[in-house]
Amino acid sequence: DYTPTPADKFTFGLWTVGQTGRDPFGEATRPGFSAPHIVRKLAELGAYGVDFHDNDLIPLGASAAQRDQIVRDFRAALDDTGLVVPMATTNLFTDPAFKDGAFTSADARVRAYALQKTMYAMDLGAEFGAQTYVFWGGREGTEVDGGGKLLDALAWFRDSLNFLAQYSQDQGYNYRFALEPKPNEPRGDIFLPTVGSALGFIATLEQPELFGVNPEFAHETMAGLSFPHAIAQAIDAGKLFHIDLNDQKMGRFDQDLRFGAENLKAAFFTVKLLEDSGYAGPRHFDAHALRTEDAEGVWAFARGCMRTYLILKDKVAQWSEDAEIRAALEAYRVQDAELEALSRTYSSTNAQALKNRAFDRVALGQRGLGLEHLDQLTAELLLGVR
Ligand code: 3MF
Ligand code: MG
Ligand code: MG
Ligand code: MG
Repeated sequence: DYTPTPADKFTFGLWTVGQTGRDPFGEATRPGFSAPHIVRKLAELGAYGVDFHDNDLIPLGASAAQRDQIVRDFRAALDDTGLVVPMATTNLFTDPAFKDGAFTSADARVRAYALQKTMYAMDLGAEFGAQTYVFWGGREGTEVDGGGKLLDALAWFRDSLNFLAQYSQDQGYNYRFALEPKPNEPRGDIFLPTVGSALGFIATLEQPELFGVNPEFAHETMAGLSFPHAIAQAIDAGKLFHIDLNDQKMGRFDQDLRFGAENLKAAFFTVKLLEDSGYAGPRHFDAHALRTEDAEGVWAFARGCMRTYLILKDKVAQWSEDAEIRAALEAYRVQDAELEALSRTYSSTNAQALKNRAFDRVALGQRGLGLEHLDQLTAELLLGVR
């Protein structure tokens, strides 16, 4: 009946269901919840875990005594419910200190403070057992390229990530790090704007094996890109360390819609890639309820994200077993054992055999692929009439 259980590995950030409806043009429309309440409520709904930015849990400027109390209350809620904290991250975007970037600020003092803040946040995450550490560089970017920091910023970013990876090992935290790309918002241009950019950058780090990506559905979609294509590349590179599921209209402001709210077919192929590839990490929802909603609407939103995932997972299984779909796939994907053997790896004999081969170019171009039929079958399956 599509009721989630912890085995489904659904997680939410404290900032997601805790979002109060504030946007750049309007005040909060609901009060938000305490962290322990979120934990208890998510557990009741069948979630697996919860994540946080340092300041979602411990407000900036909290005293040591306040911190201890908050940590105690949060831990009690986790212990009572069995919810886990698989991922943690740093808020390097809200404080005005970070208005021109954190690791890529042109001010060396801000860069050093960003490192300090992140080390404390990594300590906090480790205290709750987090194994994945996310870097979303929300303020790492520019509006004014005249500042001349485009190349410096990449070097500063790299130095910071190298530094923090060593800190993690030195402390015995052994985090796996996940870079979360986003093209823009809140900056005019954010550095490392897409999954592909992040993957390219990771290869330049001192310990690239410790770094992967945390792709977000909305972020690739804002850039006009395909989320399934982005995560396929991450999976292929062995770099899908975490994922932010939500939804988004293409080309718009960052909407963080309920998973499946807008692009059901892309959501379906997202679930298909995750399930077929054996992705074992959390299915993390980085989204929030519409500003129109009250507390009840927030939990309807959270339940909806998980339910839609499970329904789509069911559809994925149905799709893979559907005889007509399988036949359409088989017709589409032409196999040729001899040519595949010749093409797979280079040798001078393979090269010569391919050069000597006669191909019927015209016939290859004339073959109809049956993709209209296949796509309609997919649509009908998703519409529930298959
Ligand atoms: C913004 C985001 C972020 C990141 C978070 C790290 C506030 O569009 O997606 O959410 O996901 O900082 O997980
Ligand atoms: Mg986002
Ligand atoms: Mg967002
Ligand atoms: Mg995100």
